Amino acid sequence: PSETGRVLSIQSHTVQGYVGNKSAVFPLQLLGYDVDPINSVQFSNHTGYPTFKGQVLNGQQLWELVEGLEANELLYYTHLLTGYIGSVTFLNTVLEVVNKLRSVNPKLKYVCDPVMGDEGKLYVPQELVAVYREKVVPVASMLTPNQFEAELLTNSRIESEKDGREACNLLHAAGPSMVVITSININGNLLLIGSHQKEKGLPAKQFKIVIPKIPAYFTGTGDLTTALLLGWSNKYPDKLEKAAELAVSSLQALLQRTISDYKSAGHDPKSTSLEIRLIQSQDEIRNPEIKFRAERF
Ligand code: ATP
Ligand code: PLP
Ligand code: PXL
Repeated sequence: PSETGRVLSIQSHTVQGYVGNKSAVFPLQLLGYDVDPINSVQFSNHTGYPTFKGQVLNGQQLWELVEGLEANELLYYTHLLTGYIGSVTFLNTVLEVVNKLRSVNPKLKYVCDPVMGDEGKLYVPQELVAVYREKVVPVASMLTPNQFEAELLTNSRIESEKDGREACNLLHAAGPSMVVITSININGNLLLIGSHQKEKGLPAKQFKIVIPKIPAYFTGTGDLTTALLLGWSNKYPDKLEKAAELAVSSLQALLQRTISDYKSAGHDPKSTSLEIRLIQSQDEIRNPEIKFRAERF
């Protein structure tokens, strides 16, 4: 095993543009990780464009790939990372993968972005919600829901910092020792809330990072956020707030570059969903200047 880690990343692949594995693999590699991507779908482009074409991997095909790795004793991973998953059968197979990987490495960390929707809208089948809540959350090590996903998983409304902190506590009680709610919309700002419960029964250390909302819509930022949180939290295992400061600072530098590139090309950044400038931002990913600070509660 390498010093930093070996990550199995089960996410979407898009030919063009940066979502899913396309936005997670490169940054993790830049941070020194060996990353083995399994592409849960291969689409021409992300689904926010007027049309897309491509193929979807099913649960059985996912399992075949895992069997191939197992047959060659290639199943040692330090981390499993998952993002958008489109069906119950695929999610159930992911749960079998978690068990299998933990039978090889009992210390495997499962970093799960429970992608279900945003701003009150589900973009996965309704049946996935119960599977995430009942089966996935209990086995996750780190969970990175957005506001809507945290609400779905805890059956609660999140309208304040306090609600966000309570949702984190409910999620800790259900499983993961690290929870990061990646964005809560509170009066024009985005709030990230992080929570680390080092031992069951102990109070969690909680913090927030206030992020001014940029008037534009980006795709792939959630996937990048979770990848960066995995990458940095593993380097600073007892300092989730530092990991989050680094992740947010990288991401915001990348978003500023994205906006200014679109503007200098003569486009209005408010008119379409923007493709992030991932490759151009490699220095800010490898070596972010911390400009966003965590505040302890
Ligand atoms: P997921 O659905 O993957 O769980 P998410 O919905 O929270 O996550 P995003 O809304 O893309 O994902 O936000 C992730 C991060 O991206 C935020 O924490 C924030 O740092 C950054 N971000 C996204 N959009 C903006 C924006 N308009 N202005 C400023 N920051 C943004
Ligand atoms: N919209 C659709 C249709 C999706 O499938 C996804 C998948 O994750 C998203 C939006 C979310 O993007 P993000 O992870 O940047 O929030
Ligand atoms: O960023 C999430 C995501 C993942 N996978 C596919 C997508 C999107 C967002 O649009 O289209 C295929």
